[in-house]
Parts: sequence; C-alpha cells; structure tokens
Amino acid sequence: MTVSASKHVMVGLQETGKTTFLAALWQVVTSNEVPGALRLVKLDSDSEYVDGVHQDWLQSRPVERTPMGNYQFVSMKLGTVDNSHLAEVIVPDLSGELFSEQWQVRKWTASHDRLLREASGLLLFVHPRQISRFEMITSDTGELVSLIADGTEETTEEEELLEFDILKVPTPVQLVDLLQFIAGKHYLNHLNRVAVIVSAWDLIRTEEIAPQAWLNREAPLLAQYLRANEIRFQHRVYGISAQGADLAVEGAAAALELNLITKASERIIVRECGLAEHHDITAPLKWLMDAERNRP
Ligand SMILES: Nc1nc2c(ncn2[C@@H]2O[C@H](COP(=O)(O)OP(=O)(O)OP(=O)(O)O)[C@@H](O)[C@H]2O)c(=O)[nH]1
Ligand SMILES: [Mg+2]
Repeated sequence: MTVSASKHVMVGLQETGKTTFLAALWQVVTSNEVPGALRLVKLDSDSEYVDGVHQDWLQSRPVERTPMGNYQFVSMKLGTVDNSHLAEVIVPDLSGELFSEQWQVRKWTASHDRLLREASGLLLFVHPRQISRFEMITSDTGELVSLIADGTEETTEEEELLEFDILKVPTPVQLVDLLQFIAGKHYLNHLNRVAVIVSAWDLIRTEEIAPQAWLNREAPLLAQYLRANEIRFQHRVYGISAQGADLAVEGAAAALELNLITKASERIIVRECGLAEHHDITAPLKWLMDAERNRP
C-alpha cells in the first residue's frame, strides 16, 4: 500500500471559517456518513480541542474564535475508502490574527516557517462577508481620475484626507501578498497547490454562480494572480458551507432546521467545478493529496 505523508495548512484572515471547516471535517471523517469521503485512520494530536469545536458544530452553535497565540495543531491520518492511499493531514488551526500580523509586520514566526517547509498544499479561506473589495473603476471614477490628472478637481474643506491604514487594505491584496511571500522562498517550492475555500457558501448559492466565477467577480486580483501563476501554484476553487446555514442572521430558526437533518454531515454544502452540490468536505483535501501521490 502507498503511504504518503502530505501536510496541508489552513490559512486565512480573521473569521473566514477555518475552525468551522475543521469541526465539519471531523464529522465527515469520523462518521462514514458521506460515501467516498476520506475517513479518519488516526488522530495524532490531542482530541480535546477538535471534540470541543465539533460539539459546538453539532449543536449548531457558531464555534468560538481562535485566540491569538493559540497554535492548535490537529494532526489526522486520513485514508481513502479502499485504503489504497493514506495521507497524513496536519491542519493547524491558526488564528486569523496571525496572518493579519504577518501582513502588518512583514515577518512570519519560526514555527510558521517550519510548518510551511513541511506542507505541500494550502487551504486558503475567503469569507464572502469578510472580503473587503476594491472600488471598481467605473465610468464615474474614470472621469474623476482624469479631472485629478488635469489638476482641475478642487477639494473642498469638508473633504478629509484619510490616513493610510494597512489593515484596511482590501483582502485580496493581503492574500496575494501571502502567496507572494511563499513564492519568494525557494525552499517552499514544493508547496505548490492551493485549494481556495470560499466559505459560508450558503450565503451565495442562490445566485447559482460557480465558485471560480464568484472569485473572478469578487476578488479579481487574487483570481488573476492565481491564473497568471499557474506554473507556481495549481489551484482550484471550492464553495463550502461548513455550517450549513447563516446562524448569525437566521439564528435559532436556522439552528433548529439544521438539527432536524438526520445525518449531520448532510448539513454541509460543497460546490466544486463541474459537479452538483454534495456533502464531501474532504474534496479539497483529496485534490491536495493527489499532488503528493502524483509526485515522481
Ligand atoms: N453563514 C455561514 N457562516 C459561517 C460558515 N462557516 C463559518 N461561518 C461564520 O463565520 C464566522 C467565522 O467562523 P470561524 O470558523 O470562527 O472562522 P476562523 O477563520 O476560525 O476565525 P478566527 O479563529 O477568528 O481566525 C463565524 O461567525 C461563523 O459562524 C458557514 O458555512 N455559513
Ligand atoms: Mg478559528
């Protein structure tokens, strides 16, 4: 039997759905509820943390935010159903603040560096409500730009100049920077697959848009960076609702409805290119593992 040891890292800014994904993943890999999904072979880390977030998830409570400095490693050996392939998946559940801090100070920690040295794939999280966009250049803004260029645009006293705030830079710029950080380090060349997870897909699915098309529209810089750097990073975009519904807005009613679903894994909604919606939240991990299996 082939035993590969691929490691995959979850990255994403604050509150982008990383911990909720982990809780839903735990349900799927331990329950046998989803045909064809990866299953848990062994948990190599303390189960207390993952059990805790899983309990919240099962009871349709939003998981707690991961505090800064809380470096939770969840190390699972997952296998395909026929046992023909096993892979070790280490999913460090890092606080999104760590990534924001990296963006601000332009450094990452030694432990983060060690982790990336061992990883071959990234799960890059984008949350539709947390994405801060660029102002698009419309015909109106185009006119304004030419007025400014001519020097004919006058500023009124009421117009205040805003101080530059690095944390207000649009999310896609921060994510591209994160990928460029990795691409700039030759010793991370083996980290060459990126599964983009558009989380909270329940907020988007009624639009009937494909995840890649959504990324093109909402985060064009990131989509374009990935397209232009296909040789450095292969990528796929997945729309995933790990929670199954919007607990923040729909609250108790949504929780009640989720609790009625007999197989808890069926709360999960996964949308990937060319396939109908399904519940296999291990799909992006299978794709990331595939690169490892195909490595010469
Ligand atoms: N509607 C909806 N909301 C979701 C989903 N997954 C996560 N959320 C919400 O998104 C917010 C952030 O989720 P977390 O899983 O805590 O995100 P995180 O990336 O771990 O956040 P940090 O630990 O703070 O970095 C919470 O309010 C969740 O309830 C989903 O599938 N659907
Ligand atoms: Mg978290």
